Amino acid sequence: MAITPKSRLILALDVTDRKEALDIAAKLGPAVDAVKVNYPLVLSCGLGIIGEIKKYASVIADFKVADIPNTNRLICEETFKAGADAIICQGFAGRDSVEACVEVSKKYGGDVFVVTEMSHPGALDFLQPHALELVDLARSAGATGIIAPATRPERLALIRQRAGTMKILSPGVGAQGGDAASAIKAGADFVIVGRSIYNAKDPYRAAIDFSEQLRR
Ligand code: NUP
Repeated sequence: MAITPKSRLILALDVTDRKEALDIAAKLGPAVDAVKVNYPLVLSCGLGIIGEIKKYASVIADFKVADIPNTNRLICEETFKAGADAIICQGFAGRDSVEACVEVSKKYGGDVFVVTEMSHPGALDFLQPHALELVDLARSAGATGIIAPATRPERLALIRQRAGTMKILSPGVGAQGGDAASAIKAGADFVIVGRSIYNAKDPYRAAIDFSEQLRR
């Protein structure tokens, strides 16, 4: 199922307590376009948490899959079988590895997003010099879209130019210093926000504030 832009907000649910995760998902699910789960939550609660969150929102599994094609295929099978709508993989493992993810996603009607330049400072060490090649690789492997940094709107704009019609999900808003509206202006289709929402005194209010910023 394709994730459609309404609020343009994706919640990164990186809490590790099952009850807290489900409480937040139940309250915020209807206010966001998807909930992104990552290793902290899944390692703590098990893969079944995907199916539970899915009651409230589309689920993106941020497993940054980066293995040989056969292992990627097995990881994607388990993830989509658990109910994920999309999975995130790394591009640096190479075209065949990304293609393996895309092949499995198609079987389930799911989406694959490929990481290009990450949002943290360390992305400058290896990823940034290859970001545009990773965009090309994502497109030619048949991915739905890419991940590109809200922390560097000027880089995000360059990546947007290269990405054509591919969807861009942009993390790094809030706690990492990026700005939601600037990321959308630079070409992101969705922004990913974690700590600035789930650590807020009132996470629901924080999510609504972000979607209002995005609407403007
Ligand atoms: O480049 C990336 N940056 C990033 O922060 C790629 C990611 N997938 N993420 C993820 O987005 C990160 O692992 C976390 O789950 C979320 C951002 O969370 P926060 O910084 O808003 O708390």
